[in-house]
Amino acid sequence: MNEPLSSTIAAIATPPGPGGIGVIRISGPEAPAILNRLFSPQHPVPKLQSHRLYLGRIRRPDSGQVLDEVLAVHMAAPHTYTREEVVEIHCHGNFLLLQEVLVLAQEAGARLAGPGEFTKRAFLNGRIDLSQAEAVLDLLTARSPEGLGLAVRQLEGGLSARIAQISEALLRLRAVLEVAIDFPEEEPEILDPPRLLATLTTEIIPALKGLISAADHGKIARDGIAAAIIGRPNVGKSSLLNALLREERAIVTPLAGTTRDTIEEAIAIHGLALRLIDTAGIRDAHDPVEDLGVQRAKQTLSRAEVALLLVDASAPLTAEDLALLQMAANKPLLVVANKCDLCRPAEIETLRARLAGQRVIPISARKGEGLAELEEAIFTLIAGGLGSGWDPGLTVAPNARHRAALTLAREACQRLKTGLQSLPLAPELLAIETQTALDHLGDIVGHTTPDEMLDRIFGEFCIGK
Ligand SMILES: Nc1nc2c(ncn2[C@@H]2O[C@H](COP(=O)(O)OP(=O)(O)OP(=O)(O)O)[C@@H](O)[C@H]2O)c(=O)[nH]1
Ligand SMILES: [Mg+2]
Repeated sequence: MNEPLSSTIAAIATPPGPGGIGVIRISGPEAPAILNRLFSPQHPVPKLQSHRLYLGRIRRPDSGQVLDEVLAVHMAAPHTYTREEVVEIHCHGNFLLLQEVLVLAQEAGARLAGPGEFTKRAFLNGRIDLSQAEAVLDLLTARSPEGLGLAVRQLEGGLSARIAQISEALLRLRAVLEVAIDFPEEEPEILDPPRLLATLTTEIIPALKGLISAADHGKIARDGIAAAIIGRPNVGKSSLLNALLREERAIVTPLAGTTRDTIEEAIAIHGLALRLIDTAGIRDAHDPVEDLGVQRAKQTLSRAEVALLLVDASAPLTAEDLALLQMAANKPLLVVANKCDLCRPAEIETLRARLAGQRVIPISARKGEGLAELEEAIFTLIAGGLGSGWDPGLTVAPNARHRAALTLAREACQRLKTGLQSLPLAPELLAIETQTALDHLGDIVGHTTPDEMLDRIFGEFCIGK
């Protein structure tokens, strides 16, 4: 992927499989020449105009055989996705046909693009920064409307602008420190530690904290929260999944051990994406298949972010219920008392007394009762874990890589803060911490990002993007 940018790259930009159209994308200095070689417009023109779509045919240059009727466009540099010469050929969406056209493009001088290489060029040519390039990936893979909205805002530079603001403040701070280093005898007047501290504590550190919290929110908006439904066999886990989905998704039978594999489905509560995972009823199984399902349920629980422990409210709690409670105790947890249609309110109170300290939500999955209360409780459980509460109006959402860099920047700022509060002041050390914070912020937008990191980031893209 680290070839010179002077090469011309080509790829199929649409997914495999039949479709209305399939697009071949070519970028690089040879792109217009390649188009001229393969494409003959319906109405011959001396030269294709930039950014205009032409109807015509793709032909084999050697035999003149027509491969497809297409729309083609040449977009002249620099007003293109990559800032290079770009050509797109809109064929019919047949993968064999697209591959043939791609081979012709290669024979005419292009080489196959690597994953994300078009976007990487947009980054290397300075059209977008690294956080925007990553937003392209988020945009392609978003699974919720919230994730989509966040990706678009990040693509438009929402995160870049915040990073620029914080970096700006740090640069001002560094400038002051540098003057103080150059004029040691005037150091106290120049430095004015209270003023620098104020910038740090009211401007820089809160902004970093805000972005870190936005990253936590963003993860939820993008990926949703995994909620494992666990419980003894036959307590109604699959019935609860179906009830929350309002769809008969999982098989429900009166037999214990019905669910043997995990089933995952998504729902949204107040815009918060929840991935509900139905598991095999957990007990010491003897059937080897059921046993595997049980192991998987335990794994699911360990990977889930929250647990819904389902118990049968119409029967007394068992040692297995309590063992499951133990197993899930290290996560945010709700106890859901199912089959309330079979019991009296007093029995719920007994259950609550025995599970003192646990939030118990009575429901009937079969009759659809208590579901709204359960959804509210799940929402509160998750939103409460976010510190500042769930903020659906999130405007930027740093990803895990950004979050790590933001955390390192914040740590450097904390050390800077401590340094400014200690005497005697050591402007050289303070300047180093300031630079450390700036470098970590630079990593986010790609100013200082090493090549291996770039390869890793763009390697996640599909080919053709
Ligand atoms: N009365 C009543 N019966 C219910 C309720 N929820 C589930 N059941 C019944 O309980 C039985 C077991 O339900 P499932 O949803 O298959 O239970 P499960 O926990 O998924 O069971 P396994 O997959 O075997 O672990 C079925 O006969 C359901 O109809 C409820 O709220 N009230
Ligand atoms: Mg089940």
